[in-house]
Amino acid sequence: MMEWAKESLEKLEASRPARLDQPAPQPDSAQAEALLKQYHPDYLGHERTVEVGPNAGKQKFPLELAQLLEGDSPLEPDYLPKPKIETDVLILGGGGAGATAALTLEGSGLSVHLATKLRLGDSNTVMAEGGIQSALGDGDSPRRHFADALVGGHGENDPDLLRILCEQGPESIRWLSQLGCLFDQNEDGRFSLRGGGGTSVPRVLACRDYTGLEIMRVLKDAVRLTGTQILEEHVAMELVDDGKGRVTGAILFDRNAGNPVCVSARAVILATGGSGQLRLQGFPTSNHVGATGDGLVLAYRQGCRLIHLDSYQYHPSGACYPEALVGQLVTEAIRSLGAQVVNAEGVHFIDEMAYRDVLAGAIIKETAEGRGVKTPHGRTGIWLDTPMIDLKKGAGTLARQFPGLIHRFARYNIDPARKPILIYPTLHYQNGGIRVDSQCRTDVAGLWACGEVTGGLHGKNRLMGNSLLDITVFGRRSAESVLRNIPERGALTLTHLKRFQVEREKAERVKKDGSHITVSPKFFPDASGMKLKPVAVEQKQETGSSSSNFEPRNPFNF
Ligand code: MEZ
Repeated sequence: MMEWAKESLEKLEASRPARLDQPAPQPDSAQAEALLKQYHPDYLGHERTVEVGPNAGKQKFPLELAQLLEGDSPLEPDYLPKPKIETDVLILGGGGAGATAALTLEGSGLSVHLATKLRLGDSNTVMAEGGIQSALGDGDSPRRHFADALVGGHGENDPDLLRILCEQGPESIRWLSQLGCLFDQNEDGRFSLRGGGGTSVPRVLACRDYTGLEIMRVLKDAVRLTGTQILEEHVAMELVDDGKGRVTGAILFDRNAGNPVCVSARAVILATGGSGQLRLQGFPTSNHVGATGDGLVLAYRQGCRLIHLDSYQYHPSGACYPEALVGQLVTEAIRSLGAQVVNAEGVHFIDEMAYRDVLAGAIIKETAEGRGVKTPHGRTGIWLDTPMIDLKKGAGTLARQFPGLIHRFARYNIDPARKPILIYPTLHYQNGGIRVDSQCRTDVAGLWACGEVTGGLHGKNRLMGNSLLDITVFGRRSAESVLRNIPERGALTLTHLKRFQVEREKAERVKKDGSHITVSPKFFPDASGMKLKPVAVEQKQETGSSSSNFEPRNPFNF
């Protein structure tokens, strides 16, 4: 197996005994700064300002996102919305934040609809592996959690949001546990806590390496038992407003029926998640297929300011081989337990628990300077020395603590307990998003937002485990704020589209070159082949299974 990397594997194995007890090489602050500026994708100039909307001429956005923000709605501005559904609260997004908001609204007497373009639970929440942070350990406190996250976020976190996140951590874990989440425990019955990059004490609770999946399992089951009406395969195409600047509902597209559905709502909570599937600069992603930044575009057209969207998180350990797993997350928890990052020459070149952005920069540098390992598919990665975990912690530890990893690689005849795996940074998280206040209110009345679609909380670099806490704390908080402030029902118009169009007609560059105008949101990644309109399922004849040990056998081909 991995014959093509034999020479480098031999170097890695030869250097392992010496590396076992050597301290990890730490970058000093000047080296860290240089790694970021020269190699991290956020710093390479693939960004521009936009000419339309509330951020026009100010902050920069990645090129792919800027194009969508200036884009055209799939709806004509003179489209006349007629309500098919009337509800009190419309939640857009069926991941952890949306489900948490729905659960919090249960019993309030308000009617609630939750729309998701895929199925309930299909979201980045289920992709989160390594854990959720909460200050529960000995010597820990919300204050310490706050300090760690602020340093990690380059000091740019919104202090109010961050304080709320950290203070609400322990109570959120209690809430999730009472719902039925089975966090790992020590033999003494206390929660088992792991360290993460940038945590000064162990603070990450986990369910092995499927923490997000476990949390979503519980949330999903709980929501299905509430009075929430769940609209699956309903894509949010546009937010509607009363013509005076207040959001009053949304126009969805029912993918099965193939027609638009207008929803009149007194309050809308946006919980549409991230945008890794925009695959900035061609990066692979660890994100769910639905993560195309739809909520950013819809909120922006309504006049919501966006913050910190020049900052994305490239998770240092995305799988780089085999090709079918490229971009998938290899949890940071593996590094926190002792798997080292090693280059093609067998050199442990940086502390694997450096901040994610610095480590991603360091890995990109190694490969750019020729010290990476080339795969047969033309990619270059560096080694994550996974067998070290069993050497350091005892045989069987890797398989026990990371069953998801073992299972995924076993399909390709790779056993990470015996052989290292190749990694390369993967587009993982949208650090910025819609600006919200401490009550999850956006700049526009009637519209709340929570979870990955929002910005400010994590500053410019989120620490591991703070996103699962974010969706829990702010999913609940957005619903509580709606309960306190719910407006009356309003008229349904697309006034904002007319305003946006007028603005765009005035924009200099757009006037000169309208060719870049695209229809947005994007809804589905290009590679998925998924479309808004239902497409006839092609009756393709299977053409036999691959005999190579790289592609797994087609399980339907008996
Ligand atoms: O919060 C995350 O991004 C996370 C827990 C990722 C991971 O490495 O497992």
